[in-house]
Amino acid sequence: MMNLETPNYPTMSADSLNWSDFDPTGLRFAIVVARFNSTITEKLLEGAREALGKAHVDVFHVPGAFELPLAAKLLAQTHRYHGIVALGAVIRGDTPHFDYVAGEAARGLQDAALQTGIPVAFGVLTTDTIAQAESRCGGKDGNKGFDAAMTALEMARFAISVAH
Ligand code: INI
Repeated sequence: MMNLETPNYPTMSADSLNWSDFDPTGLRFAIVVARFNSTITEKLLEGAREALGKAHVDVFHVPGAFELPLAAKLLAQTHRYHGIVALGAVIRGDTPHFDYVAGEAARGLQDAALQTGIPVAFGVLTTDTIAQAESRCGGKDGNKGFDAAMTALEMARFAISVAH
């Protein structure tokens, strides 16, 4: 489990962060996970759960990354959650499908956050190869599910601080 005193959040220097901004205590999150490329997305889920630590977490599965935005928006509209973490893996094939799925997932998740005011973290890998995805779900490039959950935590604390 993550230890808040020695966090592993690689997108920024740990020195520049105030770790109370990442305190999961008393917060509620929904994680939405795409089943497409599930060997990858289930590892993203493990990372996200680790980051959310003692927070209350409900997990929901949807068919693919394209379905993440509607699920995130419906969950955000319940106002049961301080933040939503969306997890998926879109891997480039030989057709333009990749661009539609990845683009709509990104746009739709941002829309869900902006339309509801509930933070939605983008934990969707968009890679050229399976190997690149594997190295980002607990391999040498970290776990982007963990990073997305940390972002959701930080933004949830931000939203709470602005509201009070
Ligand atoms: N869904 C993904 O999550 N990742 C992919 O790589 C992918 N590819 O490559 O097709 C994918 N497609 C399914 C898509 O998300 C929808 O579930 C489908 O189009 C039905 O709406």
